[in-house]
Amino acid sequence: MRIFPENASSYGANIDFIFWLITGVITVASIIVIFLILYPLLTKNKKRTKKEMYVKGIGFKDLKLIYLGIFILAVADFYFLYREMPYWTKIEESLPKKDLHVIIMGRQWLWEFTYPGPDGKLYTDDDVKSINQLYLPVNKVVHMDIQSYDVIHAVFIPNARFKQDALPGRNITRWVKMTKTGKFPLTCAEICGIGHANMKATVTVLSEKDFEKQLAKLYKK
Ligand SMILES: [Cu+2]
Repeated sequence: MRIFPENASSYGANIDFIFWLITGVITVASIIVIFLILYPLLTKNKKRTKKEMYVKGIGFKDLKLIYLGIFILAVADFYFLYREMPYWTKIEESLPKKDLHVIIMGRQWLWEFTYPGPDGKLYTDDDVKSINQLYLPVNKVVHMDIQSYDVIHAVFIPNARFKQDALPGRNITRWVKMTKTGKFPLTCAEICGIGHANMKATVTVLSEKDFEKQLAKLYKK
């Protein structure tokens, strides 16, 4: 059974690992908690003495179970932090050397993608654009300058496990490396007005050769 869409980025498996780690621990914890609530309710209901019916939380004897709960919670939290930190650093806080640099601009209600022109540099006069269609080369590190023209949007590429808010007045540079060719959806993940649901684009991941051809086509337009 596939719960998530196919992973098509270099770090998608890391994100999925963190998801399943947290989900697994939480599932076990939930089962224990539900058991602890239901077991006495279902079995000892009639026989309980008044003293047994509630915990006042006075004195160490009463409190030790609460402290134990807090301790286990803290250990679980720090364990999650410890396991996710290397991925967080790699995916969110560092920028590997780029092969391509693009701008992703959200606006009500479309996505505008800008690529460097024939000079190979972004933010120059020969830059080219495509609307609702992002072309990316496979197995290349792509830096994405994520921007917004008007309100807050969010770039969401489920197959890459990538999500990043686009904030007006700010430029946020993130990176992705797609590992599979094909077409993948890109949507807006932040309610941004009446046309939000229509803010859909396609990420077309191409081989290096096809990508060059596609860029050449954009240059001719
Ligand atoms: Cu939007």
